[in-house]
Amino acid sequence: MKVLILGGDGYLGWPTSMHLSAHGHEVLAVDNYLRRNLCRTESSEPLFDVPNLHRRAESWKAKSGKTIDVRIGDLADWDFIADVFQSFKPDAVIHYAEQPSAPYSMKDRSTAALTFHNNLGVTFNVIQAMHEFAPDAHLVKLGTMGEYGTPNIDIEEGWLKVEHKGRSEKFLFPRQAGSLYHTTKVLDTDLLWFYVRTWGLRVTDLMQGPVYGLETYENAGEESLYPFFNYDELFGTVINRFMVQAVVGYPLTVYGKGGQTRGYLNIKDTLQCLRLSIENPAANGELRIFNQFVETFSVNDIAELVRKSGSRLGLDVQVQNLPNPRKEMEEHYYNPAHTGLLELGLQPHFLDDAAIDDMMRLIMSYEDRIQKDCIFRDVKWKK
Ligand code: USQ
Repeated sequence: MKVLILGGDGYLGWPTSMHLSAHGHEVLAVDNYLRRNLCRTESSEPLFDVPNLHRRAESWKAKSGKTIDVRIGDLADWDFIADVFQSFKPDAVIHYAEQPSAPYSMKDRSTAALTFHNNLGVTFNVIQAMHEFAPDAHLVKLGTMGEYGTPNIDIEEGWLKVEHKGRSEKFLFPRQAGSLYHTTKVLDTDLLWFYVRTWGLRVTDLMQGPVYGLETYENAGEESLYPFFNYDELFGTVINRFMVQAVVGYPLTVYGKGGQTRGYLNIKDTLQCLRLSIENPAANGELRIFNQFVETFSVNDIAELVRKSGSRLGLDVQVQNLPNPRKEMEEHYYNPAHTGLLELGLQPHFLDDAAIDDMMRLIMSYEDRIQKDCIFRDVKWKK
């Protein structure tokens, strides 16, 4: 298939580009380097130096013999995105091209505005470009489990059948996100659903939980092919952060009571989920929604797993409960369904002792690159 990967430079975009290329798909990766530039502006650089997309594509060619095409430009610019769609003629489009950080979106008015305008503007342009230039292509959009929030009922896979006064109807499962970033994803879903109903687009919306990990089957042992690995408060996700903190002797920053529970997945499973989604497309006029995670943990569970791994590896890992800078429930019910991707063939990688220890060892070999001052910035949801 011809697969257009929007946001092809990011933590997930580049590994997805290699994974689909390895599986025989023709890939064009597009990015405007937003993530790189924001990390630099905020002085929150990733653990590894990440070569630019052209250089990474060269390294991939040298390793695999396969070509990933690259275009650099802003998908919020209509002339650019129109040209990308018209010239590449995709069969499938993967849309990762959003500002991905909840804390960044809550930092101040200008970071909120950037998140809002970028995320909604790019999604709008992608929908328009699909309609004009690739109406039969399949759009796979990265949403987030955070769209649902933490309701006191089971979370279904995207939809909820409601019985009301003797009649019934299927609606999008209620959304109540906990940050502006997560809210932009709710708005994306509504926008997609409107155009699926109106124009008959074919869309898969992936409600993904926080991802952890670094190595994939395509990049193992090759630093030049590693993704962005952020461990700072703005761009790092909690499991990656805690492992880095354990390695550098920074007490694990558990926010509040630490009962916040989420659905997690290894980056290797993200890649499988994306491939399974494009290889088994949604129908025309269908908004298909999958909940994309493989196991749930509370923040306290994660701190304990990392602390135990540290003991096995000779590290003295401390855990510190900090006042929660976010506005979120710290003890709550959480039982989301997640069968759709398993039915398509997902083979999960779980966060077992071996997986944590391997990742910790890898991070230990880069200990001298860890910048302690970007681990905690105390970005408060409510000033
Ligand atoms: N947390 C801590 N201490 C930390 C960092 C995080 O206790 O040092 C807690 C947070 O308060 C939260 C949980 O860990 O309750 C997860 O936080 P996170 O920073 O790993 O994840 P989040 O901000 O929710 O966002 C990440 C990705 C985002 C994706 C989302 C999936 O950055 O792109 O959409 O995970 S989900 O959380 O399911 O919405």
